Amino acid sequence: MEHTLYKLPYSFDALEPYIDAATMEIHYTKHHQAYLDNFKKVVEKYPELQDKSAENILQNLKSLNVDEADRKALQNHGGGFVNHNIYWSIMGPEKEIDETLVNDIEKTFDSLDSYKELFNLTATKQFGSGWAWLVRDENQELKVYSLPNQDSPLTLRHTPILALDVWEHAYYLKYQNKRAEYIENWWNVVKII
Ligand code: MN3
Repeated sequence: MEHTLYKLPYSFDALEPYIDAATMEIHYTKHHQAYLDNFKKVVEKYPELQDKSAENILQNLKSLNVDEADRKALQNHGGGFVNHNIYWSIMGPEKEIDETLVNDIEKTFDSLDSYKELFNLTATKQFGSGWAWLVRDENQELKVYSLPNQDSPLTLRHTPILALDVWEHAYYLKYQNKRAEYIENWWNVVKII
């Protein structure tokens, strides 16, 4: 199975001024690429992983017959590979409103504003590196939470919908220590809400 970076349908400067071109380029060509390269190095060691998607590997992470250091490496680098694919795909210069999702968010979180407030608070409070997520859980219910490092909701058997990278490499060049400002501005380039 060939694993490839999500192909950006927009240019590195398409999300300016909210996400700057330099951050986009380094994040995509260096950070994301490194997660993919390191993920592939572990996968290559195990013939039984050759035909599995990265998503499948993360979903079954706990039961894979691999040594513990490699399980951790798959969690970190496989998570980094898949999480960034989601992050690039849910951003863009144009909105693509999903009415069903909007209705579901309003039903679950009372309003779009209270949903965003919860999401922003969750992302702001994630201590250290990690991601904020909107997911559907095993009962198809919408949930907002954060996970540390590159941990994936797939490993919890949840389906990711929205992903916000709050590692410093995602915002430091433009925002330095102002994570809350990055989060607030990020909504301008989220396609789906
Ligand atoms: Mn990142």
